[in-house]
Amino acid sequence: SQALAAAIPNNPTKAGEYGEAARAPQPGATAQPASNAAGGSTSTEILDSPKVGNGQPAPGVNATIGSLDRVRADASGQVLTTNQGVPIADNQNSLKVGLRGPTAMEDFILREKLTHFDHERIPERVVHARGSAAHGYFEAYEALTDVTRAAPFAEAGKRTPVFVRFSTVAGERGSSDTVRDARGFAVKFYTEEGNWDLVGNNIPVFFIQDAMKFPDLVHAVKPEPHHGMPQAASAHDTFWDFVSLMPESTHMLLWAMSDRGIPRSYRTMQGFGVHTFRLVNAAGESVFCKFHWTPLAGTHSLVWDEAAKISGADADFHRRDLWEAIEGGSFPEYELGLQIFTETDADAFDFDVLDATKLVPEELVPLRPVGKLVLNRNPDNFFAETEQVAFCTAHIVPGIDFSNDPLLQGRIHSYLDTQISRLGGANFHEIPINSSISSVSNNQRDGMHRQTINRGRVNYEPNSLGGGCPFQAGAKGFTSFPQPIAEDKVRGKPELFADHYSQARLFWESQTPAEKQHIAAAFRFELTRVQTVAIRQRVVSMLANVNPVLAEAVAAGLGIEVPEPMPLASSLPIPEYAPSPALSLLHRPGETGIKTRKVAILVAPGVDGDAVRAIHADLLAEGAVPRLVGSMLGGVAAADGSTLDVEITLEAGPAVLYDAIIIPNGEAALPAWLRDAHVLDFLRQQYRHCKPILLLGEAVSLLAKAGVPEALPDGSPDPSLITAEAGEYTEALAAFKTALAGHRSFARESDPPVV
Ligand code: HDE
Repeated sequence: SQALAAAIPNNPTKAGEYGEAARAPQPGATAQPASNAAGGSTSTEILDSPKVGNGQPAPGVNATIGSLDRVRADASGQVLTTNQGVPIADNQNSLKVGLRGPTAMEDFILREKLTHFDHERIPERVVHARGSAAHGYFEAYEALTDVTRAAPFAEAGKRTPVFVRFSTVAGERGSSDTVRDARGFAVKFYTEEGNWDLVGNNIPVFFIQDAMKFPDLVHAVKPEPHHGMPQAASAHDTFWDFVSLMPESTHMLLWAMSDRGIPRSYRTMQGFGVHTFRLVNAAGESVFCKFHWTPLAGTHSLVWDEAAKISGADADFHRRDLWEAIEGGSFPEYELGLQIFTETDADAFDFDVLDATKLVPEELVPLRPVGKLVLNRNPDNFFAETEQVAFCTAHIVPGIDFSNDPLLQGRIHSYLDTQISRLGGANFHEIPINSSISSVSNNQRDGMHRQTINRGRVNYEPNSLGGGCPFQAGAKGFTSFPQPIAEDKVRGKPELFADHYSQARLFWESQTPAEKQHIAAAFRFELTRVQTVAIRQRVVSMLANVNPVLAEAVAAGLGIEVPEPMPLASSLPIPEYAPSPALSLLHRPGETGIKTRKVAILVAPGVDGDAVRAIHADLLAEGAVPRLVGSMLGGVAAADGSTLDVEITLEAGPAVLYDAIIIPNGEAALPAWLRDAHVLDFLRQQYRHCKPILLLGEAVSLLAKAGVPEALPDGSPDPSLITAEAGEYTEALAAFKTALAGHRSFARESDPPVV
């Protein structure tokens, strides 16, 4: 960079801020690169910009790095300065009139520092405030030009850079990750025809059918306004009061109360565009489409008792998991599947595809796999990227269009609008993480924090003084699909929207027995927290329209009788669906085996060192994350005299943070373990949360002390509770790994739990 600095006589210190020499100003030129990074430059300038490409980074390279380079700053080797670039001699002491005197008003260094600090916070998102994000790319499997001209699907193998933010919905920015909630799954595609944001959730349906009800829904679920409780939880009166008066929410409630509401990881949940969208091809023909993201690691969730305990043990559980997986090179991957159907197909469905409380069963329209999403780089700076990223359903590109779903129509307004107050004005598209990699040229000007220095006198169109530029793109540009409509202007809903229960029933009937039990238990938990008996009853009367077993289970848990079912709003024939296996979480065990699964290996003085080392190496080689867990940090003397280093203590790394536990043999270690409630709790919780357990040699005797049964409640052997003789664990380790890849053994569960 010295050579670079020498080449820029007018402003050498700025060179440090440029990531690529090619982007640095030329000698004698202005130090501001002639790129479109902040938007608004003319098209000839854009051709020079390294931000512009064909959207295809070289394999393994993440193109979003390039687009952010202009603003990535690195302080290594740099002197401390003010924001005006003035070097600071003393960053410890304010300027005082005498060592014991008052601080001088002229201390511009202190004032700048405090002023900037005072304004460091921006408002959090009104919903989805808590989130975590990563960079990556989307790679198309094949050209989809038959159905869409959208740039990411132009040809097989094409890569489009993306930035993806996952989030909870109700909690504030500092709330816990593992609360029961829907999760946001928002993807920004930086295409060469502009940014396309697919702002989805991990649940394919929504609580309400019309944007008119969104503020009511959010007010109801957020902390109650008089006392500000509870945080990040739907288990309170106002939420259940509202939804029980909105029977259209029943289907989504079943999803939210299912294990989908408590994912194991952002890497193990699906994502859905929710609404019906349109795809439009170059000939202007359109089909309808639903977007599905499916994680290659499978769909896995927590169990409720565990999720609640993780909130205390590590409130950043999902954020850490995503960050660590990417840092460790286990890049999260999701396959994009499309459900494509025509308007004529849609007319024949017994539900309305514009109703966001309904899904299109995969049995009706199968998924067409079209590409994969790979998240391969963590952000450099949480605020600059994850916090300032602005997703918007209105950000679509040629080849994608909206449907008339009234929820989507409202969203098209809301996102841009909310960013204006959250990000301080209309220029948030210039914030680097939001700026398009394609050229931005228009006559929009000025406003708070404007970055672009638009050149020339022309800021209107048509013009002759600017040679007519920027000119309309014509057929190359975005054209709305000309859907013919001739209707009365009305406030109301189509009749099919009034069927509130058929798909809730479909979801319930598609679940495995364990999943059904979890749904009933979640309703019981939430409604137990509700204080108003009439609200509890109203919810059960909704559930009575879904399934009598569910209603009965919830009512029994609440100590009430099942009330009369809520009157139906629809008089149309009730659609009937065969169960859809795709709706069960257990349908997708995943393709990544034991990769990234966290395994606690207990160590204590006298433990079998050979076994610990061999098992640790074996798990590591298969991509799992084994950790040596002990009572205290430091070295532990194994039975063979070798030393094992404790990586984390039982106190700092409790059971809920691990996917499985191994307790090796150790005659000398056993007495300490038998006396240590941390160890016994660890074992109990691993058992209770249905996680694999491997016990070697004498460690088996811990089971009885911890009160853990060796067999399943029905008396059959527990395939996830594996024991072996000391020194003869090869087969047992293989069985353990199979159990670990399978995630959990719900056959252990009973209500109430026996452990
Ligand atoms: Fe959002 N939603 N939403 N939403 N939403 C926001 O925009 C809104 C809905 C979703 O990681 C807000 O930038 C309305 C459905 C995600 O930054 C806001 C309606 C789905 C994110 C907003 C909905 C979503 C948001 C708040 C009903 C799943 C986080 C901050 C008409 C398909 C994006 C912001 C991120 C964020 C409005 C319903 C997903 C206020 C009016 C349905 C993933 O604009």
